[in-house]
Amino acid sequence: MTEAFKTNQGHGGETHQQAQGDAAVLTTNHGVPIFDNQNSLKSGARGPTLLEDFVLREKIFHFDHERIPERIVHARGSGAHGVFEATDDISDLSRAAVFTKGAKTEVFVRFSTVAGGAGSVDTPRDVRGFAVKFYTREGNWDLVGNNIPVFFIQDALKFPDLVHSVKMEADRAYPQAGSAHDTFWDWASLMPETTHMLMWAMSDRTLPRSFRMMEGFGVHTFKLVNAQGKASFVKFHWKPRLGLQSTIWDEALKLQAADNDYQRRDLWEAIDTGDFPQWDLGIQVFDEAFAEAQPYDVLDATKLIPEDDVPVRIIGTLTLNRNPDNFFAETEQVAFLPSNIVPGIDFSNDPLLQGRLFSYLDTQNSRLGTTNFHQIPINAPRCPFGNFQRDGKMQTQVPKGRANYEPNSLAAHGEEGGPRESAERGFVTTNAATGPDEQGEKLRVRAELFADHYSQARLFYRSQDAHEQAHIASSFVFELSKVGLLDQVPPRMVGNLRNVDEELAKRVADGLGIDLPERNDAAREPVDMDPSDALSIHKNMKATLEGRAVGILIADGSDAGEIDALVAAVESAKGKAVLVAPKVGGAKLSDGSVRKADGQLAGSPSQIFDAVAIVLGEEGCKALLKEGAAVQFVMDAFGHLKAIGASAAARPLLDKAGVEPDGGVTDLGGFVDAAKHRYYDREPKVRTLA
Ligand code: HDD
Repeated sequence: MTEAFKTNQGHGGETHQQAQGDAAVLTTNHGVPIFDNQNSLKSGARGPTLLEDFVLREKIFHFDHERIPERIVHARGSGAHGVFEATDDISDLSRAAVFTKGAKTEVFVRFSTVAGGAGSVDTPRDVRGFAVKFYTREGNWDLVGNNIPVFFIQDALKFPDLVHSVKMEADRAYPQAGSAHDTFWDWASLMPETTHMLMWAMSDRTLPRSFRMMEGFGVHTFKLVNAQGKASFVKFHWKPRLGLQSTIWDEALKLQAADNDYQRRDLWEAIDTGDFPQWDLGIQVFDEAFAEAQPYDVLDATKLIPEDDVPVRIIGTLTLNRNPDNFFAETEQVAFLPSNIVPGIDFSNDPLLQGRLFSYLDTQNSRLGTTNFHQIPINAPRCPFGNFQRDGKMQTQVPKGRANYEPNSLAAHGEEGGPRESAERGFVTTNAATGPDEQGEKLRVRAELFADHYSQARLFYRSQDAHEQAHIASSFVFELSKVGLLDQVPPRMVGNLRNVDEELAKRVADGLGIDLPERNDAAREPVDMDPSDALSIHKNMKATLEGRAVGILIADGSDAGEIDALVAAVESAKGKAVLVAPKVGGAKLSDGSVRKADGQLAGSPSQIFDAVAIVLGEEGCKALLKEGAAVQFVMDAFGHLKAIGASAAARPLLDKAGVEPDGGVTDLGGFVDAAKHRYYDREPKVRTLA
């Protein structure tokens, strides 16, 4: 066999050396240079492969073990590096170095869906994880939160039941990434404490337009502790600089078909183009007297503290400014631990939080295969760290000397004695007496106010505008309509909803076509709380094109001047202009020039854009009237309540798509301002909601 024959395989005629350029020499994992990476070692050209081929064996051996167990929840995620800057002095509240005004701390953030597997889609109706690892100079602090400020359950003991019920069903292994199925609603309808979280989950909060446009919450009550050891209670909030924005259900469903990676791509591309996502970190601080005066228990993770009662104080800014270099090494191997805490912050007795303190440490051992997972670069503290823990699988540190126990007097003998505890710098657990943290008998019980399952669900529903309420009612109808156990589960769920709001319960019963069931007994009668604007998405959206994408549909005969003016206007409003044409190679414009497209019409449906403009001449419009994808492009933009701008000649396409005039349907001149909004008033024209 000639040398050329061996090296040409798989390179379409280009030699192996040409394809590689001046690359470093390929070696085995043990450093032995490799002569041939194309052919296994055989006994003769057509003979059996030899066991002796250590190059082949090592390569296949390693490949066979490339996957690690995916996270039992939050398996699908996207990560990014960034920095947190403390912008306010809260030294009276916390001694944490991360909060020293002006301090900059490196962070790694991972956003995720909860129920689906690692390869599932980005846009199911699901809670989003919002986990932040702060590499502070006093150790790692992990704030492992969600985009919803409350949780399904009050006690960690119920977490396996929650997760088993919502994940794909045990025998049939479907549905993937969705709660619209029997076991979830069977369980949830039997667990009234889930009701408040269900209101959030059925709202558009679980359909975020982008990770960049959702809030984050630490959920639990934590403590801040100052240098004098004084503790205050605190809730953490992340507020997105781009404002809140969600999609609507039909749009989210169609996004699953259009782009499985919609949110992962959105985050990556924003960072890649220097459009760094930012959030402000806010705190709600309160004391024991406040806690005791509330009609809910601040240790109950199914309850929030209305912002109207305790305003959110902004104390810092998170900026994500660097994409991971390697998805597996960083985003997959990152291990978040609610038990990662630093001096100046402390846990409360929230029983859900207490259970989490164990679970996350434990899970890393099965996921990453070793108790030394903290040595993986993405998990390792950026400050010096050391102790007398030794050995274990995948130990990468090489501690010198004999000091692997403490106390020791090795230093007196001239040997290295190792690190020691520090009364000044060490983490001190706050005295349990500072807070409503009761201690006493060993009891399997819940505190009294935990029995109020409905007051805050009602607060949430009544804080939404009419469109948002219709979305919630319709989501309940959609989800419950997927339940096969029709006789028992939907009536039970609607019986719970009667404790939230009678009108909501009626709408859901009507939508399902069932009789209104009896109201279920409430363990504790709900109380009315004052509605809070902070709980509504619509009241917290921003009229802006920043971070948003505009799809501009062009075709042969489109006017170059109109296109250029529109692109310039979108970009000067900080939006992203994306040209879509029937052929990706481009369209031949009326002036004879060819304009290359960013996307082909068939693969760039309007759901991937926040607003669309149709820039066509007569000839192009005529051709597109016969293109289903073009008609659908406009029809969906209208149905998804987006602004539609059109050139005069494009009107027939709008008519064919059933577009009716409203404030969101404009000529090209008025389009950019219109594109900063969604048109929820249009919705009754395009669909019947519950
Ligand atoms: Fe959890 C992962 C958020 C309750 C057990 N959880 C995980 C992640 C987030 C949350 C964002 C993904 C972290 C990442 O990106 O790697 N979890 C929450 C929130 C909760 C919550 C906001 C309630 C307030 N979780 C919770 C309980 C338990 C767990 C009560 C167990 C008793 N969660 C886990 C876990 C995971 C996890 C099984 C899977 C992978 C991992 O931890 O590292 O241990």
